[in-house]
Amino acid sequence: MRKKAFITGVTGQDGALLAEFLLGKGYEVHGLRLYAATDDTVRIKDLIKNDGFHLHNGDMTDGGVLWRLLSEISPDEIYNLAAQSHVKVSFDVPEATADINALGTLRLLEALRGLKLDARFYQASSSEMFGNVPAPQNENTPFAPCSPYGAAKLYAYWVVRNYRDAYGLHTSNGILFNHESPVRGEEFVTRKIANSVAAIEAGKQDSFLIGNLDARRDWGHARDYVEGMWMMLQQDVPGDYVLATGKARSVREFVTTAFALTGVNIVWSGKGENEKGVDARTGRALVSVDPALYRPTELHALIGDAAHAYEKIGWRPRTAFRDLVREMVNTERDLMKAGQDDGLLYAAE
Ligand code: NDP
Ligand code: GDR
Repeated sequence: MRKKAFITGVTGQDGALLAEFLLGKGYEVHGLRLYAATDDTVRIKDLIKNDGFHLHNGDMTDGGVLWRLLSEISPDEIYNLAAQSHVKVSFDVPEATADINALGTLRLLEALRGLKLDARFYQASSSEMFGNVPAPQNENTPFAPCSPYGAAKLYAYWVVRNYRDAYGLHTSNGILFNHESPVRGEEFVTRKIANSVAAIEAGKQDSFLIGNLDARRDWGHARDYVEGMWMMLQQDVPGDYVLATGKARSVREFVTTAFALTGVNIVWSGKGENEKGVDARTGRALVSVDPALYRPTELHALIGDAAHAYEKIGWRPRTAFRDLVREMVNTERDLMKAGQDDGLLYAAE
């Protein structure tokens, strides 16, 4: 029997990569898509042609739709990836963030419980739930989120655990640290840097603005992390798992590495708001700090300890930091060459 998976947030980075991964494993994949007046299916445009892939309109704020879709599809596995996923934006739209990320998860769990489905459930929990506690962080680290996004994700984390304990449902939390790819959203710092570096190399942009250069993140490749999501649901017993590389780099290091891949040696001068990344050869300032990009509260250093996932489910991150940056920068360079520098990925072929 072909297994059926239901993925919320299928048009996002992880949703697209997970759908591709599951189709490769022979699953029938049903994706929930938030209706958009403009085309939002760029990441999944090749998957849509696959007979095993089905797209459904829906919204995490509309419980009736979630209930109906689960009832019609009756999936074996549910991956709840839909979210207002931008941390800085969550300060602008905190209530919507809570409605989608926290209550949306509750609505899906209620449909699962009410319909008495025998489906396994994955929740996209986040390292943002930890806040500024000392690194490294693992499943036993206390949570202290410092954004509306992190707080909403923490609510979802706890109801997922509660539905496991109270109703015996097979619900698992993946507490994932930052993971990136060429199809990362353009508003996240890694994709923004990769895109800007390629645009500067192509002569289409002179420089770019950045926020907090000191923030340290544990960046892995999304392709490795979606496999980890699936691995969690293959366990007979549900649980909570951190996925991370265990190594963190600063935003500054990401910028320096990305430029180096295009042959530009960046030297940093100045401090705080006056810091600049300068091309050592030409003396041109290519990166400047814009305090408008700072967050009301910042999370300084996230470094994950994924030992539990290593031991219990045998997951390993496979992509080195430099290879991740190279893949992202080279994809942007290819898009520039193809004249498709509007960020529409997968449209480059
Ligand atoms: P994206 O922002 O790329 O994808 C989120 C998806 O959710 C998009 O398809 C978006 O649709 C959809 N969505 C937003 N609002 C709604 C809604 N009301 N109803 C239905 N769908 C909605 O995020 P990622 O793929 O990077 O992340 C996947 C999940 O994992 C998210 O929950 C994120 O919070 C979490 N996470 C991500 C990490 C990372 O480093 N990438 C780390 C830890 C957790 P649209 O684009 O049309 O708005
Ligand atoms: P994050 O990712 O907040 O960790 O959330 P993001 O790439 O937005 O920020 C990472 C760090 O970079 C700093 N930064 C900037 N960030 C953005 N977006 N734009 C800038 O110009 C910029 N300059 C510096 C930020 O301050 C921050 O410290 C991601 C999301 O995928 C969440 O959904 C997920 O839960 C967490 O990762 C783990």
